[in-house]
Amino acid sequence: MATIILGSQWGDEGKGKLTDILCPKAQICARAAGGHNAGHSIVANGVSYSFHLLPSGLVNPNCMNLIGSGVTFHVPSFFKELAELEEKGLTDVHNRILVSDRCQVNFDLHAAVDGLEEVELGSRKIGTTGRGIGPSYSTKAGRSGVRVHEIFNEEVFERKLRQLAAGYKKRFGDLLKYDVEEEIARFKEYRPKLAHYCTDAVQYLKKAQDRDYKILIEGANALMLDIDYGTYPYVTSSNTGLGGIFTGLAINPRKLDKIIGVVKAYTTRVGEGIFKTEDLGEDGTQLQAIGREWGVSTGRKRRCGWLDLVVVKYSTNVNHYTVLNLTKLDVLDTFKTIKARILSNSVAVAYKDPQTGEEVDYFPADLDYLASLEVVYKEFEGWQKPTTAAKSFYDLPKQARAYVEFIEEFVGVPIGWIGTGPAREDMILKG
Ligand code: 2SA
Ligand code: GDP
Ligand code: MG
Repeated sequence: MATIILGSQWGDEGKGKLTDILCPKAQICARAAGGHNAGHSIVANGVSYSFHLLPSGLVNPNCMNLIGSGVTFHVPSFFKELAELEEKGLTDVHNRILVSDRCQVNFDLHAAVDGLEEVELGSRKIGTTGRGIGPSYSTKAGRSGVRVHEIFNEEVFERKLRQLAAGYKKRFGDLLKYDVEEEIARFKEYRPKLAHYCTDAVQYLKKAQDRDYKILIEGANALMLDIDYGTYPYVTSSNTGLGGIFTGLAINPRKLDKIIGVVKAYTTRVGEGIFKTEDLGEDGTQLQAIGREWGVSTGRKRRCGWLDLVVVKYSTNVNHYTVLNLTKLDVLDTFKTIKARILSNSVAVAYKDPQTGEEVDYFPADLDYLASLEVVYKEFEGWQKPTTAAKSFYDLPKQARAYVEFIEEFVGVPIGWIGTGPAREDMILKG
C-alpha cells in the first residue's frame, strides 16, 4: 500500500517532518517529481537535516529510498547531499538510495539557462530557485533531454549534451557562461560511481507492491506550484499534485492507503506570484520571524500571511486528500487575533466579485481576475498560550481547538495530525 504526502499550499508546509514521522512504518520512501529545488527540514534526536533532491526517508535507518522517474536529477547535488548526510552521522546511506534510470538529467547547463531566462523576464521573473528546474523539464518535453540511463552510453551522452549546449548557445550567445566540455569531463568521474544507484524503478516498484511493501511518497513543492493547477506561470515546472505521483512513480492506484494534505496554519510563499492573503504589515513580519520562514535551499525570506482556506479547498478538490496534517499551529500562539480567509457569510466556498457582487465558488485560472476579487476574513480569538507541550488534542487551549475544528469542517477533510513545533515529538495525533 502507498501513502502519499502532498503540500496543499505553496510549499514548506512541513512535509519532511511528517515523512520522517511516518517512515518507521514504511519499507520504501520515494520522491516522484521536482528536483534539488525542494527543501525539506527534519529535526530528529536534536539533529537538524536538510533534504533537497534526496527523499527524507534516509533519516530512518531501515527505510529504502527511491528517486522516481519524474524527478529531474542533478548528479553533483546527489553526491553532495549524500556526503552531507554522512557527515551528520547517517549510516549506510549509499546502500539505501536508488535512482530511476528514466529520470531526466538536470545539467549545470540548465541552471545557467534558468538564470538567463529570469533576466529575460525582467520584472515578470518567476523567482525560481535557480536550480535549472524549468529548463530541464523544458528539454524533457521538447524531447532533447538526456535520461539517466543514457549517461552510461558515453557516445550518445556527449553528443546529446553538446547538441543541447549548442542550441542554447544559439539563443543566448556570449551571455551563456557555460563550458560544455567541462561538464562532460565531470561526468567521466560520476559515471563509474553512479551505476551503483541506478535501477529500473518500474520493476522495482512492481516487485515491492506485489510483496505488499508499504511505500511512503514524499511530495515535493506543493499544489499551488503545480504546472497545471498552480498559479501559472508563477509555478514550478512539474506536476506537484496527485497526478505527478502516478506519472513519476508508476504506483498502482488501487493500492493507495492515504492521501495526506499538509496544511500550514498560515500561508507562505517563496518567489513571485499572486498571494491574496499576503500580509506586508506587522502580522506578516511576526509570522516570518516566529515561523523562521527562510528557504531551505536558497535562504530566501518567505512571504507570509494568514491561512487562505479557499486555496486549501481548491487544493483538496485537485488532490483529493483523505486526511490533513495541520502544521506550525504553535507559530500562532502569541497572536491576539487570528484570521482565516473564508467566503462571505455562508458555508459554500466562493470569492466575491466587487464589480458584480457575484460569488465565484472556485479558484479561478485567470490571475488578473483573481487579483480583482475581494478577500473576506473570518477572525478567531487567539489563545495566547504555548501549544508545544500539548500531547493530545484536548490539551490544546479551547480557542486553538476551535480554529482546528473550523478548518476541518470548512475543508471537509479530517485533520489527523497537528504540528506544534519543529521536532519529531511535537506532533499531536488527533485520530
Ligand atoms: P523553480 O526553481 O523553477 O522550481 O521555481 C519556481 C517556483 O517554485 C517555487 N519553489 C519553491 N517554493 C517553496 N519552497 C521550495 N523549496 C525551497 C524551500 C525553496 C528555497 O524548501 O525552502 O530554498 O528558496 C521551492 N522550490 C521551488 C519558487 O520559489 C518559484 O516560485
Ligand atoms: P517542507 O518543504 O514541506 O518539507 O517544509 P520545510 O522543511 O521547507 O519547512 C518547514 C519548516 O518548519 C522546517 O524548518 C521545519 O523544521 C519546521 N516545522 C515543521 N513542522 C513544524 C511545526 O509544527 N511547528 C514549527 N514551529 N515548525 C515546524
Ligand atoms: Mg520546503
